[in-house]
Amino acid sequence: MATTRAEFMEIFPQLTKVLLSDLTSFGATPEMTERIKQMFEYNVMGGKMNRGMSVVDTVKIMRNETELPKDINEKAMVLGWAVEWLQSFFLVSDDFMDESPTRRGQPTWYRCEGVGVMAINDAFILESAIYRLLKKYFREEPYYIDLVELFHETAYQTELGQMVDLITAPENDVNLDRFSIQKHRYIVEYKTAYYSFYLPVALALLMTGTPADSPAFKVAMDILIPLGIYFQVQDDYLDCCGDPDFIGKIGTDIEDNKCSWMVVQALDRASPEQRKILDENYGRKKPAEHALRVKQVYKELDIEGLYKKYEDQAIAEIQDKISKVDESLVPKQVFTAFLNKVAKRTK
Ligand code: DMA
Ligand code: MG
Ligand code: MG
Ligand code: MG
Repeated sequence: MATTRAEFMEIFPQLTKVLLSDLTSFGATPEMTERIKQMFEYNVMGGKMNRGMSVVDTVKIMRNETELPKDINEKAMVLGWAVEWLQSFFLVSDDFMDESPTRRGQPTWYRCEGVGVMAINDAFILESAIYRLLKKYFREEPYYIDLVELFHETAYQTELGQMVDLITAPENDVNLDRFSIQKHRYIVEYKTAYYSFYLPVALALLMTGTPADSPAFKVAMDILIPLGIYFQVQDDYLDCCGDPDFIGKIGTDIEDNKCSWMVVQALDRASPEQRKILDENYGRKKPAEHALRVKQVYKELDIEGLYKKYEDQAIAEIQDKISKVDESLVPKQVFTAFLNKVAKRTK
């Protein structure tokens, strides 16, 4: 049976406790400990937790068990939460860099009273928590170093993706010629696909005894990277067309001059007049009319309709790849479970 949110959340207090008691060996005062507790609770909890729960679900599929033995279950949960800690590290920094006002239906962390630029250091603390958890729960395992390296590699990939995302979107310097399908593809692959899709499955493979040099990792990558790209295209679409109350965040891609899937597609189809409107209105923080004009062009070009077509095609391609998987390496169910969580999502 798939792990439920409630089951997954059950272990969170234990992990926070472990991380907080570990702080005493770093000379932490009660004030420090309390602040970190609040920071963890505010930023690590409250998301969809799909990434984290996928680790546990993948371990179940790999072991062909609906219920895991207690010790295995705990370890899988810890790895799942380590992914959620990684995610919170990226989101706290991403929201600061994107100047996003809301996340998961609440103000972004850097906008909270008394936080501001401290959010940068808090992001680093969130990252460090991953390695504290790994050390505490996996130090004695033969695959310990593989876990550590995997987190390091994946964080680096994400940071490179974020770098290109930011370089492509300089403030007060709109030049839509900078954007291209290729650039967009690099950004979404690196900033999202590795950490959101490949990482949870690769962790589960390592935990279930797959040697780090097994071809199973490539099989996983060949499906999960396209799936992750599709997921980030959905994120780009939802940034523009999703309901902020429902998705829990207010979109900022147009204002932030981002190389989003929406604008790349619009540029590909725009008439000279429409292109002029995009040139004159994209990447302007204020007033809000600029973003509305951009959205009007998207409407004229029916980018939404194009997105629906892209979505059907992406799903079909991924399903086709899954059908060809060598199940002696990875069961197909690992991928179908993931695809089902993502396909046609609206949040
Ligand atoms: C997401 O990019 C990438 C990371 C590494 C968080 P984004 O800015 O589009 O994400 P969101 O829409 O959630 O702010
Ligand atoms: Mg963002
Ligand atoms: Mg961003
Ligand atoms: Mg986004």
